[in-house]
Amino acid sequence: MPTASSNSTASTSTTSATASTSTTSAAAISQIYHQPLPDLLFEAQRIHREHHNPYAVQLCTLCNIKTGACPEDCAYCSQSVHNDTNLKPEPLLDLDEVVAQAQAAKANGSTRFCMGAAWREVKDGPQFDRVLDMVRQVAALDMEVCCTLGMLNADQAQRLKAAGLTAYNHNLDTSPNYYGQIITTRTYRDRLETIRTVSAAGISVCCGGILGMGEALQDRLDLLAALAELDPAPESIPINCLVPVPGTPLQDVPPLDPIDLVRMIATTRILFPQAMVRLSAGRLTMSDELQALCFLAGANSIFTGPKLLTTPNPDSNQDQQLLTRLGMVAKAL
Ligand code: SAM
Ligand code: DTB
Ligand code: SF4
Repeated sequence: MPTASSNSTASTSTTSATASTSTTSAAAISQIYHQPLPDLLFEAQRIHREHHNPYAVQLCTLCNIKTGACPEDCAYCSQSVHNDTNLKPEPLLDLDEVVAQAQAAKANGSTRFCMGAAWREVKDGPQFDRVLDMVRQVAALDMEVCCTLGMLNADQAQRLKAAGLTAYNHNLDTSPNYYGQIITTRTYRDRLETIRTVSAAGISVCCGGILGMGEALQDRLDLLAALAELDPAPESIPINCLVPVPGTPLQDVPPLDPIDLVRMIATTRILFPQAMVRLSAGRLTMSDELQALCFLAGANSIFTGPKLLTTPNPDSNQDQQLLTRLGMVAKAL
């Protein structure tokens, strides 16, 4: 049962524990997360309104520019060669196809276009040159451009920056402790190194994780602590709920408690007041009410369009109807 004293302790801790202070202890994060939901949501809303328009949700569109046959063994992923998922691999898309998809996304209200490739790492050569052309042409449409291409080196990051890349998505995915249960082909340290390389090139970092992979609550809080240790703090934080893909080792993991999702979003908002908090994978199985609660908790972006990278997603009409019902709008650039 919440008590008056646990209430006040919780709300005092929140104001001193934002990522910008670099002293965000695991205990402070846990205290934020565990306060009574009314206090947690109130604090998250207060911070959200201080830094963002509470009615606006940024619409982003994903494009899988290279599908499947990925050598990494991420246990959640439909695109890994280690998982028997019946996904048909596709080579890198043509430039024109990608630009056409970006134009369509813009016409549908998206202001950010995110291109994903099922690569372990970026390799120099004609394929990377084509990705650079994609970045240049999407940037020329006056959209934010994001890429997620796996690991990359400093020179590649600089070339992406010069081509006009806004942000690079590279997730920590889970806690340092649980990470080894999910991926064995690259380390947490590799991930942190890629993120440092991206920041050093002056590219904005998009970094978050996945909930509902069988991890403990402590792992989720440790993920937030690891994100809070990034310097600079990520400007964009995707919170994905596992989409269980048949044929992956995580296909039968029980779904996340929706209230846990709301708590995680609110805690993320409090810890990262300036960041875009993106309610990413998993919306297809969320009710409108749950998504509304996530927006109240501080989520201010969604991926829209009928497909994420390989799995289905609510289509844009449905999303538009939901925003209208909530008196909310798609965010302009
Ligand atoms: N290959 C690149 C990489 O892993 O860095 C980029 C593409 S990868 C698919 C981008 C992110 O999508 C992953 O880091 C993971 O967080 C998320 N993701 C992939 N499959 C997912 C699933 N089934 N459910 C939820 N999130 C998923
Ligand atoms: C992120 O964190 N979520 C997006 C984006 N970054 C690239 C991808 C979600 C993928 C969901 C599973 C799929 O469609 O394959
Ligand atoms: Fe490959 Fe990325 Fe999927 Fe991992 S998440 S298997 S790196 S495409």
